[in-house]
Amino acid sequence: MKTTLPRKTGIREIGAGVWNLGPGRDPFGGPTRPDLPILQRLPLLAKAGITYVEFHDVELPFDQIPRAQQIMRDHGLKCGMYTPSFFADPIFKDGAMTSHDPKIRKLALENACSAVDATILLGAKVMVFWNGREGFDFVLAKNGQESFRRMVDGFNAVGRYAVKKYGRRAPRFAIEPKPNEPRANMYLSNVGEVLYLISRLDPKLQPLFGLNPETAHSRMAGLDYLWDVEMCLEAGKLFHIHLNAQDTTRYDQDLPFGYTEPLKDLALCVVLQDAKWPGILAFDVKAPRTDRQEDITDILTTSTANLKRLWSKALKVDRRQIAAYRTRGNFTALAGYLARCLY
Ligand code: GCO
Ligand code: MN
Repeated sequence: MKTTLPRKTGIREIGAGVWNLGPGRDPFGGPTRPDLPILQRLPLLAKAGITYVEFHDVELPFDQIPRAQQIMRDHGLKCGMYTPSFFADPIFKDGAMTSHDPKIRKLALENACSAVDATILLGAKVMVFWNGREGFDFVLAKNGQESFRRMVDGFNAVGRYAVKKYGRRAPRFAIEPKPNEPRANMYLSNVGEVLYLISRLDPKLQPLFGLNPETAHSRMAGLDYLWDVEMCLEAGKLFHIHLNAQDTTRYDQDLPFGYTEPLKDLALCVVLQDAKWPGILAFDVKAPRTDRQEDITDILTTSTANLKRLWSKALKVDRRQIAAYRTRGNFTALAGYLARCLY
């Protein structure tokens, strides 16, 4: 059964990445489950209530798109977003757009342009750029100012390609910040940095570029994800969103949405409802390696149940009460009110 969110503006169904259902590999050990072929993951996603699937180019290469579309049709799935991997292939070990090697930068651009074609073919409205390996582990390993200009040039080139080839049908590009992992320090590490980068793009292309903030990525940096999302909304740049949870500032955990900070997640739902945000709420979670194959979608069904519950509770939050607490400066009482709504 498809999960839908009551009274949501725009798209009410949920999204998730095919990579969410991996074989349980981590940096310390190999897989604990069979590595299900990507196309076989599609029925599982559908069964878990997901409607909008997301793919990297390495997961769904061009020649497999027709087969994937067939399966997606059979299971009522649509493509929510597509994204070029600038991190998996060893060739991108030191970045793609910011690589020192002009041949690698050229390859990155070619991959990004084919990803635009794939996004269009799959009927997705958004293509994501995750910063992946754009960054550095050692100071002075790259010239930061030059790297920044390379990203500006790279994004401009992709934007120009999309507009020239598809005109008004061009996808929108959502850049996803992350502070670290896999690099010690990543470029485009937070929402503010991405907004600044967008402000430096060709003004004609700027409307095509926005963000895909991920709650856990803000948390890893010790930042408040609600404020990060509000900043995107204020700028008119919330193009996509990745929801999950994270236990404080440490390695990227991709825990089920709603698990670690339900009160903040409730507030996030309130903000998205009030903004009438029409986009896809998508999970970027990771089936933990301790889960058996037959339980692999528990991470999705748990995230979905939490989201549905918090969304419904958020609909009932009395906005006039919040306004009154704000006006009176009763912020602790406001926190108490939110907790009453939650528990
Ligand atoms: C991560 C990222 C990725 C991206 C994905 C889409 O691993 O930290 O969240 O999962 O979202 O690569 O580009
Ligand atoms: Mn993500």
